[in-house]
Amino acid sequence: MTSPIRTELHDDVLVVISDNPPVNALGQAVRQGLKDAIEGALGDDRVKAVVIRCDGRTFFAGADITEFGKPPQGPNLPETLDAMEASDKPVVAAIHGTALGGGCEVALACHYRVAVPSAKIGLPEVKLGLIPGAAGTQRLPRLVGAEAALPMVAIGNPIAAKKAQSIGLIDALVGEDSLEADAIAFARSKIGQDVPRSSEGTANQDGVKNPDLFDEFRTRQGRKMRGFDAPNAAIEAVKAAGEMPYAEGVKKERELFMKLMSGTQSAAMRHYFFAERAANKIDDVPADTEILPIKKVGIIGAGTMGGGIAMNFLSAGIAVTILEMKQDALDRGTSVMRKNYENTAKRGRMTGEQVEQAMGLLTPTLEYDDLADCDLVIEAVFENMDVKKEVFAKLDETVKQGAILASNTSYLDIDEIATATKRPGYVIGLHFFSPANIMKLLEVVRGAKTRGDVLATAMKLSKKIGKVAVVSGVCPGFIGNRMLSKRQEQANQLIMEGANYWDVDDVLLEFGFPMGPFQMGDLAGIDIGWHRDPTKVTTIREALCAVGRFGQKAGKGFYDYDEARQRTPSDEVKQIIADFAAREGSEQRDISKGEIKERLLYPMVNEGAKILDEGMAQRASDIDVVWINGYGWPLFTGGPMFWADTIGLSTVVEGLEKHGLEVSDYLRNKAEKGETFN
Ligand code: T1G
Repeated sequence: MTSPIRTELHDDVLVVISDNPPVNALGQAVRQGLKDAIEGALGDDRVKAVVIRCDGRTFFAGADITEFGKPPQGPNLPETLDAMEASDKPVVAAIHGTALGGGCEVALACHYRVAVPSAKIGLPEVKLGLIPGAAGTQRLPRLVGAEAALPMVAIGNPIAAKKAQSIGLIDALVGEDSLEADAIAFARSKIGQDVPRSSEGTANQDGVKNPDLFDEFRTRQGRKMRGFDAPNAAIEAVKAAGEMPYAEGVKKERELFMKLMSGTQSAAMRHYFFAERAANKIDDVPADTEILPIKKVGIIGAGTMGGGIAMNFLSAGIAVTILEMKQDALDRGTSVMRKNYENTAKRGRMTGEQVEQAMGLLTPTLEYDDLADCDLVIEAVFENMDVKKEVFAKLDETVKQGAILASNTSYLDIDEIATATKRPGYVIGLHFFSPANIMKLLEVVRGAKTRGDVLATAMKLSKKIGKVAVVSGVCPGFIGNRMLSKRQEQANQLIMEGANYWDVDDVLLEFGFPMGPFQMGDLAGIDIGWHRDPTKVTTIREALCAVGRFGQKAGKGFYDYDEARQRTPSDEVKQIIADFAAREGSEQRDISKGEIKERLLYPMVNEGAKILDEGMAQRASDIDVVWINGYGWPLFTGGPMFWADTIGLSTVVEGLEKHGLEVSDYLRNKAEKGETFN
């Protein structure tokens, strides 16, 4: 098999080129080719300097993640890079696309780095539950200082070439279309000079000058890092660069890396990396299916959801016509959208010009006829089947043939909605999650008659508007809400049986969720949909509303809240629940956190198994993608189905049976065969 690495001699400069689509991952053949080419260059007297570059869309985008978890194959990248760096011949990294992970480490081991302005560079290993494993944590702080290196290694976001140049990571920006020629010229200009090596010395002493640097960083990033192992390891590794010689620092890095690599968190996060990409593929829709052009989108309803949905398209540069029934509702909706954008601009995440650009693409209207030339119309009206069918019938008459008609419904039957039109092939569900302009998850609900090109267009469009799309079949609650209802059922049941409601919340918090159901209830408002009659108490929520416990906004709900909105469990609420349970004839007992955890999470896994069995999700990893992006399931466990695989499906079955809960045939069969979901 030909090597993905070739070399071209330009007089006295040897260019080493990788051609390993799609992202020049540093797989075994690439590492072997690199090693051979560099050894050849260093031993060839004709060669006075070396340039390393990549064909295709990007410089090396990191180690080949598909090799992880398999027996390691030589050659070892760090050794190759050390040998290259030790050379006196200047080696220049010529960067375009995204130099990530091992790719960034190759660049760091080069003596110089040049990049096109559009390039990005970074060490995203923590997003895979790892840290750099080829000396990145030791070279980067020595090159740019601990302060600049810390976020790059511990948070893992890449930085633009210009920013990289400003911190000394990139030596020069070169022509967008003349990378190789400019890199050769740059390399030639360094021939005969002493070469700089980023492994020399110890990281400039930011860490020591500001001994609190690392603790301050931990405190600042605490919430984001909660539950994850890799960021702390990354901080330790960067700290080591300022405290010990390079060789010892590399050993420390290797030790931290190997510990993470063998842990469940990295396996979970690598699973998620591929799961998110797999979700975009529809098994029975060919990858080359025609994508319908979407130049103009119509949104019906300018409320919270409609406005949020519209913002996704406006921010992606797609024109939106938004329709309301009344002028005041329309004005209110468009002013909320503008305010949201202005708040984003205040946080420095948008310029004023970008706000005007986005709002400039918005056309408010009261007339259905203004939607006639839309390529896609999404309704976000009241969740009532009759209302939806009326809207779709009207759209079917008004909007041009070939346009897609989508519902944002969170659980209604898309097939039934489609019967209100003469174009069921163009009817689809696009279930956005509130706040729609923030939440990444989009459930694409496929009707029985939804066409392949309509589905393919929805998946492509979801990427364009920055969403993570998962295809769901038509069933109540689709994938996410259907599983959520099982957890909610158990949460309510548990407190009726005597579990402390704060234990229910804490079990989910400790597992890694951002908050539990009762805290969430207080945040959203206990009185949503309350009939306002304090004498009519048929649920625990109504019992709380009856005594004015409306949630955080009232200073009290399930919890009591201080001025800083810190929550405290309430004895009054505990008693209200106990009284209500007694009235309902529900026996109360102490319930352990262990039982709470099993009863909250195992029924969700069981429902996920049923969703798979019914074909409502294409694959188990899709369910993981839904829960991580739509409901805050902790990424470091890989999602409900991967987590169930990790603890063992037989453990889940035993737990469900112990608590007298349903075990689906699909789950039981898999458990009995010792199989996993993923
Ligand atoms: N290994 C294997 N496959 C990869 C890959 C990788 N590193 N990166 C991408 N792919 C596949 C991906 O699965 C998809 O496959 C296709 O390439 C296009 O990717 C030693 C230990 C580079 C920004 O974490 O962030 O280096 O679906 O759909 O949106 O210390 O891919 O087409 O079959 O994402 O344009 C560190 C991960 C690894 C970078 C491009 N590197 N990749 O985004 O395309 S650990 C990373 C990305 C490491 C060292 C450590 C993105 C991208 P398919 P895509 P994209």
